[in-house]
Amino acid sequence: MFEEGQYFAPVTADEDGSLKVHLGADHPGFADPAYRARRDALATLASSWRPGEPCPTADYTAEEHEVWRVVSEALVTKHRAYACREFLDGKESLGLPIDRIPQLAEVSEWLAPLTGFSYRPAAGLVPLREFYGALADKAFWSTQYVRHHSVPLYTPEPDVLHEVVGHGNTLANPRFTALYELAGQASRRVVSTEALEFVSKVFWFTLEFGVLWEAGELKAYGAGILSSPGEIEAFRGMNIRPLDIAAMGTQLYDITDYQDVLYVAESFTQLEDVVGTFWAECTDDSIARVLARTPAHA
Ligand code: TIH
Ligand code: FE2
Repeated sequence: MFEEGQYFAPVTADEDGSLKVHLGADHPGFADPAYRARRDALATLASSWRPGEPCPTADYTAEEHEVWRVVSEALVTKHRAYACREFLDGKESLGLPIDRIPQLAEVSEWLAPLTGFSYRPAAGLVPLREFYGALADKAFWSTQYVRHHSVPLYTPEPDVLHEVVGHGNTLANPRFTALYELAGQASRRVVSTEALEFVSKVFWFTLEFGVLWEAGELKAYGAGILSSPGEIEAFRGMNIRPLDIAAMGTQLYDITDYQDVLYVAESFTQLEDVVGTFWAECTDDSIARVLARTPAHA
């Protein structure tokens, strides 16, 4: 069991200001010097960004564009089959390229007239308060690197494919961004770490890994399912439970593998009613009351 919101490799700074990304020995890119050099270069690039600036341009290699193409192409039919209507509407209005990785700055420009959301480049792990707080300002902290070419179908590490194909297509739909903003506002309202973690777990089981019923079929709306050609084929066979704030906010999960417990909304409207209202109204006290009567779920 490895639970820390999302998997991020530690990043340190050298004396000259350049960043080093410390991939674990089990990372698929660990023994690939060219990949490690790219990760260091892209982390250093992200760290050069200052608030108010557009995201810096990443000079993606032909191999990186190819990983994007393989995953995006695989997802065309899988999204049609398994993504919810609101995601498909967002995808159609955003019109991401299939054959090349778009720059975060470009995607931000495309999102501006749709929902006003924009990306900020993350060099590594962004603290929970900063990551969620930014959502209240319609800003989304995003990685810029690409998953290793040996693992196109699934990676536990959020990469630009996850951030742009998974989240970007939802950030193009105002019904989704209303929920992202409410999560951001909730994160700014709560004071205790326990309450913030509860808010972030509800986010994990909804905007990252949520599923819903649509005309009798189980569809995905969570970005983590929708950016993984592997997991999108597996989610319907998982342990599907009814939407339940107390359960989602206390559920233990393993971030390194497909999510085996998922929470299903009866409809997008029920998601807005239950989860949107929770984020709109939650406080330290209301969350503490839920925690007091709910044991952690294994
Ligand atoms: N597992 C996702 C993918 O392969 O696209 C990436 C992540 C989703 C959530 C956390 S990491
Ligand atoms: Fe994500």
